[in-house]
Amino acid sequence: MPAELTPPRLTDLEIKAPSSRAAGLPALRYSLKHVTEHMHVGEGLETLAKLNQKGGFDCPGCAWPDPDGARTPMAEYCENGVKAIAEEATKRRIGPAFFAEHSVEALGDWTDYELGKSGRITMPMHLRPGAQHYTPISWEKAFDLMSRHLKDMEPDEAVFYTSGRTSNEAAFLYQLFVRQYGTNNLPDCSNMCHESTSLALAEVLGLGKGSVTLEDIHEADLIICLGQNPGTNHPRMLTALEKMKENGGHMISVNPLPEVGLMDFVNPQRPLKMVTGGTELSDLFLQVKINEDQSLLRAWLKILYDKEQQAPGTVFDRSFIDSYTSGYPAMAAQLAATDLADCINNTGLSAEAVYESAGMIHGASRIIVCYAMGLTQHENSVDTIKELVNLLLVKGSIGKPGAGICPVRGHSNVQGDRTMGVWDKLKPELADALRTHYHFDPPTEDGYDVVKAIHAMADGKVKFFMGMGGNFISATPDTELTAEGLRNCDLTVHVSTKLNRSHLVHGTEALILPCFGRTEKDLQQTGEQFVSCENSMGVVQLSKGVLEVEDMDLMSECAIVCELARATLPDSRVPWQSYRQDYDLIRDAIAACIPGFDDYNERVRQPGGFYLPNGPRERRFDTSDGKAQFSTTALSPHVLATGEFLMTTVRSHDQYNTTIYGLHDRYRGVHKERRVVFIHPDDLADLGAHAGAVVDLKSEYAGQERWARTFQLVPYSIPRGCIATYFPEANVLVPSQVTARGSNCPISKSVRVTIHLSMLD
Ligand SMILES: Nc1nc2c(c(=O)[nH]1)N[C@H]1C(S)=C(S)[C@@H](COP(=O)(O)OP(=O)(O)OC[C@H]3O[C@@H](n4cnc5c(=O)[nH]c(N)nc54)[C@H](O)[C@@H]3O)O[C@H]1N2
Ligand SMILES: Nc1nc2c(c(=O)[nH]1)N[C@H]1C(S)=C(S)[C@@H](COP(=O)(O)OP(=O)(O)OC[C@H]3O[C@@H](n4cnc5c(=O)[nH]c(N)nc54)[C@H](O)[C@@H]3O)O[C@H]1N2
Ligand SMILES: [Mo]
Repeated sequence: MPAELTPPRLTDLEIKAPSSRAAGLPALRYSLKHVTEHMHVGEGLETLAKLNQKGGFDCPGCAWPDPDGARTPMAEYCENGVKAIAEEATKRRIGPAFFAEHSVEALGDWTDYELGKSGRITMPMHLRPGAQHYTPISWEKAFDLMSRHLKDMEPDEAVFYTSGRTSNEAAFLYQLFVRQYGTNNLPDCSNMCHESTSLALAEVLGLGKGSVTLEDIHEADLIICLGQNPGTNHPRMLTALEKMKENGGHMISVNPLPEVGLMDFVNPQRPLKMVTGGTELSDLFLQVKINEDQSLLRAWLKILYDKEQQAPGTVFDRSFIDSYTSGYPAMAAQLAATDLADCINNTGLSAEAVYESAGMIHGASRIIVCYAMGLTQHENSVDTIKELVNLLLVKGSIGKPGAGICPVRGHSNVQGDRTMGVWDKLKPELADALRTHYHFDPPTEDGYDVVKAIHAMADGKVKFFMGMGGNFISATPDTELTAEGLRNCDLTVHVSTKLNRSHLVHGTEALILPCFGRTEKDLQQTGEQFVSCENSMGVVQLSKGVLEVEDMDLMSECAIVCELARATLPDSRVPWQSYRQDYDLIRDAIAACIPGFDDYNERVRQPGGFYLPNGPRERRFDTSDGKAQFSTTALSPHVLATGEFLMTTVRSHDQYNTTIYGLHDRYRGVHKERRVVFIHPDDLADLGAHAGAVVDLKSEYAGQERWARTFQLVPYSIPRGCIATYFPEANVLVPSQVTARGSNCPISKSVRVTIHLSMLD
């Protein structure tokens, strides 16, 4: 296996001007291209028509909600949702012949793009100890192998990872199995994603989720969008923002990069708009320095506070503050002592821009803050999110129409998986419910989250690793250390749809268990089944696949968990077999164990599904004192040594996390190459380098050097001292010893690095 886990190979980088507009006709053209490349056209279009339709399947792309009850003539889709479907529903197959031809070592030289494009895995595959090739194995033997390993170790020596596509039903069964087996080692992709949100919001608002609905977005006076690239990662959000604009709302976007989707949008589902032009989304773009959002928020609060002092009651919502919050005096004292110039200076923005945006916030009464990874993956992320809440609280902008907090989730069911109890911590209420309902004592000690799992594996404390979806080696920080950890395991198992690098960086023995995707029909003994998912706004909806799969020997994720549990826990009193045959029974169990799911089976069948209870939406704050809590946090501006840059890692327009759809980042004008560094033109000049120059990147944390080699420089609009690279190519540079305080989220959005001109240049 090569030392570099993503092989550094340069292609013909083309740098073009970034697009001036998101979506529109090119988006339509690109989506159709992906469908025709992977699927038969007729079937492709029919599949799309069922996407995000009531009674159809939930898009395996992002977690943005669908319009309530609306049945659009064409399904609510977007270019990247279409790519996600085409990628999953591809007609390409890899079976025994493929694995006989390509050894694991040879596949290690393929790029992520090449691996993903190879096709769907058709049957369970086994890598025997010392073998070079995966060979077929029956499902029965695979479960037998896993159960033999699991029975032969302490439960805490096993780790069970979950990615965020797993349905509520499969997630509930999975955590039930893992806890009955005896561990809370349930790391999930959330640990690398919105963990900072879950922690901060639970603490200060009493619920670790957002408070707004889709209608709230439409009705907002002002949307502040920080650290999010909706044009690429949540394209259907642009339609909601367009509505907000048409209703007279405004938007401020805060981002080190001028993302196309934040600026201008042409709705591909409104043919007239495609001809007449688009909607300008951002009224103000603030090109903040990486991870200086907290300073910007503090500056806004300080400006508003000073105004409020001059004319009490004219800026802050005093009655909201008095009735619903605690901690205001301490926060006000902190603001009184705040040095505004320092805060503004940290952000890298002009004072005019900061004052202008503060003025917009002052003038608005219904404010929504939307944010994603640009805020959650830093050392101080929990503090930054609490600062966001401070801003909403002083304006009374929570728990009323058109206002609130909107963490935009990633994977389509990442929020649901957590609601189902997939977490390295077991809530006492769920422990009680499991005890009452299933008559066993679940483990109470916290398990490993992602970063703790990496360290435990590297320390040789883990013998078994299972991934329910996802691509652990590529998604995690500290790639080399994670690889060491996976290789330390006796058995690594992946429930997957497509080949990925985690199948190639394996334990002594390895299994790939291929499963159905969202788009596919799931037939069990009692007939066709459906599953359900929770979107970013707490709506639970059913998802039913439409494509027949006849040429592959797949199992559903639910069935896999049931069979694994039956093999591993022969004395279990959980009706695993009945659960496998009839998912209604799983939903009845969920209704009995998880709050908010009463009459689950009935309500999930209603068009549009149902909303889960949401305290903050109704100004009920389930915190330690029953109030929404103001916070006082310390600013932590980055001080870089000479020659150091702060690097953020982002997604291109042509990928889904570690699945690479293509090599073009159309909106940013970068084509045919992903190993690039976006850098300010003056920084490029200071390095004595030219556009396209080949460089190596180095980070140093915990006394360890990490190198990412062979990247090309792309001059771009980004603040000085800041650079951006793509995830997952730059993950080797992200440390696992320094993480977000409290949430332990990797700091993928602020890694200190130095740039070294390569010998190759
Ligand atoms: N097509 C597609 N859709 C996806 C995904 C995908 O890979 N492809 N991934 C899914 C998942 S799991 C997730 S979590 C979401 C991710 O959705 P996003 O969070 O939008 O994804 P990222 O590309 O990580 O980028 C975040 C944005 O934050 C900005 N940013 C970086 N650092 C900072 C900072 O310090 N401050 C501020 N204010 N901004 C910053 C970046 O320039 C970028 O615009 O999307 C989901 N949807
Ligand atoms: N540097 C850096 N690192 C990051 C991030 C970042 O912004 N920067 N973002 C982080 C974030 S937000 C996230 S969420 C994680 C993502 O981490 P993961 O969720 O682990 O990664 P994915 O790339 O989404 O997983 C893709 C794999 O899932 C499998 N798969 C696809 N569909 C299905 C399905 O329906 N069922 C099953 N069982 N398997 C399926 C396929 O085999 C595919 O190869 O990465 C994190 N890592
Ligand atoms: Mo995510």
